[in-house]
Amino acid sequence: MANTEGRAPAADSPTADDLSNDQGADDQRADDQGAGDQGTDDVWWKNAVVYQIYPRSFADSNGDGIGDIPGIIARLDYLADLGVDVVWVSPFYTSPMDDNGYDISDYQDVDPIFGTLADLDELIGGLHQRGMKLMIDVVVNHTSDDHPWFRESRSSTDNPKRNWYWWAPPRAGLAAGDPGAEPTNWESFFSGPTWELDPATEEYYLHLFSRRQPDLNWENADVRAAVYAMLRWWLDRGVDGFRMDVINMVSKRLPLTDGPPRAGGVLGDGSAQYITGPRIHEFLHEMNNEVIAGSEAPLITVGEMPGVTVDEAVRFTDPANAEIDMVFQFEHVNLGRGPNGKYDPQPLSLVDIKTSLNRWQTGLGARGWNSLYWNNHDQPRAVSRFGTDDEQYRVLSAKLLGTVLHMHRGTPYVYQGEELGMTNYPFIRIDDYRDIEAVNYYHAAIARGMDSAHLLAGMAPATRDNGRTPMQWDDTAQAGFSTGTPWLAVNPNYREINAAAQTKDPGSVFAHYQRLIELRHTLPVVTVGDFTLLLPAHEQIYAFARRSDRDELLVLANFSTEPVPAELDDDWSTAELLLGNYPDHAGHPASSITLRPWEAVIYRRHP
Ligand code: ISL
Ligand code: CA
Repeated sequence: MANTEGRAPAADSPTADDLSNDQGADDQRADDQGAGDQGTDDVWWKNAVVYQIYPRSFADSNGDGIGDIPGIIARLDYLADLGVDVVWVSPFYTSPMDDNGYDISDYQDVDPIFGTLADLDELIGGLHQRGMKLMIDVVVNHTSDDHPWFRESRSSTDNPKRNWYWWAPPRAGLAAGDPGAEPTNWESFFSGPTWELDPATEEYYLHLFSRRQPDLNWENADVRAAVYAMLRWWLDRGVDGFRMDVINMVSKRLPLTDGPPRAGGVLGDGSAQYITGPRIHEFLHEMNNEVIAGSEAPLITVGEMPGVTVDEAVRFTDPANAEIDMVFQFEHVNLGRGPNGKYDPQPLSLVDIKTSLNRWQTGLGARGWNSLYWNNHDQPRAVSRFGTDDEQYRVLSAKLLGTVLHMHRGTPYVYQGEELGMTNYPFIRIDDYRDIEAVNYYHAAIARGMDSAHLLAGMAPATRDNGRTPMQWDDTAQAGFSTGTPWLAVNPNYREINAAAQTKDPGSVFAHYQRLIELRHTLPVVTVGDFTLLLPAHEQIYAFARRSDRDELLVLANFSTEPVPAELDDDWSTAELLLGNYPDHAGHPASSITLRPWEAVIYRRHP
């Protein structure tokens, strides 16, 4: 449907109201996007921005040093001011907190550390009142070992819940507890074998993550039915969507057998048997049918999928397959790793980042949908990782990273503190860490004879704890996060980097994120335009165009501390500047611009 009549002025620049995310605007948006923009669909979440909260680290209301739901409720106006549409809250359910709540012992209650179900209801109400939605975190690859299902399962080999989990006898020829008697040689994500011996029955149970996170057996239809019932219960309570933890690991390839040995270790890599297993599409379609399809509410689902390929992601997110709306893929955050994995960081190449993201942009262009992220609670801080200098160039590079990400095609995710340009923490000693992944890794590596100083140097820039230091609200003690002692130390730079300073400063990273979010809400090409990578081999400049029939955007970003000319083939001389990250960015036509250090600009023209 090409718009052959030229631009229709009235529809050309929809107002914020036209495209705001309340449901009344749906018709307007469908019209706008139908008028010749590509890949249109009237699904609301294509136009949405999601904000992730890690509740433990967001805001502590009662001084026990741990963030909680009343703390979130007290900050809802901050989120509304930023302009986000959806808030994803990491697990707040009852949990022994072996993995900070990703080990759930009751899916239908709130842990007392975080509050009560009544608090949760108030949170849902407070978000809805402000036009925002709540996405909850669904952790159903595994439960806690404290979950009643697992307690029953482990009690005897003939318990009706025995095969709700993965149980197996020792390896043939070996006795329970013998070295190497685990049923397979797989290494868990949190170090050590994926199998734990349970003395009660002398059998092993499977845990891809910690030994306190036994894997549920999705082959069992009763397990799946229980999960779907739980999800429906949450929808009835008013939540608007689900972020599904490691959901591409729930279907295992049977029989479970040894994987290739890992370099330098005795254990093996079992991932070929649990990443995107044979029944995963069937399970997700079933989940969609049992939980999502019957709901009239506008819902959003995103599947966390380590190791997912572009082709698989297309299948998962193609609306025709009715599985999930979008996936978190890991390619770009797994770049820059040495042979020894995530704690062996290597210099990052911009060309590699662009090549990877471009494959996802083009691969999911027509049929699927991307989620876009630099950060989450498992990742170091973007400005420290993808920037080159998180002191001198912190503000510029934080704004640049936001600009690049938010102008891609897909649904952007902002992780708490990213909108302030929060940085990595200066971790020194192992006692500074809290994350089970880091702590287990350290002790296992020390036991193998590795040097402590060398290990800690590799861990500091990569540890998940970088993303988990408390949110920096203001310049008072503990950054205004807590009146007590925080469970993980506050970054010492909180006096300079905090929300109070930035929400009143039009030049702040926060203000820049507000503008980026506003652009998505007001300019349809940001949502629906196609994506073309420009200058793919350029080592400093990230350049791309977004095009619809009505609009074209050019995004240029200099990922270096040198001035670099952007030499484009196409003539963009008629383009006007929409947004930049330098205070004085006017006056440079796009065609002849030399980008200053960490400069990012967005130009717009009409085709
Ligand atoms: O963080 C990682 C990279 O070091 C991954 O191994 C991570 O554990 C993986 O992405 C799965 O993450 C999710 O499930 C885990 C939980 O610890 C993470 O916080 C969660 O995001 C187990 O539930
Ligand atoms: Ca608290």
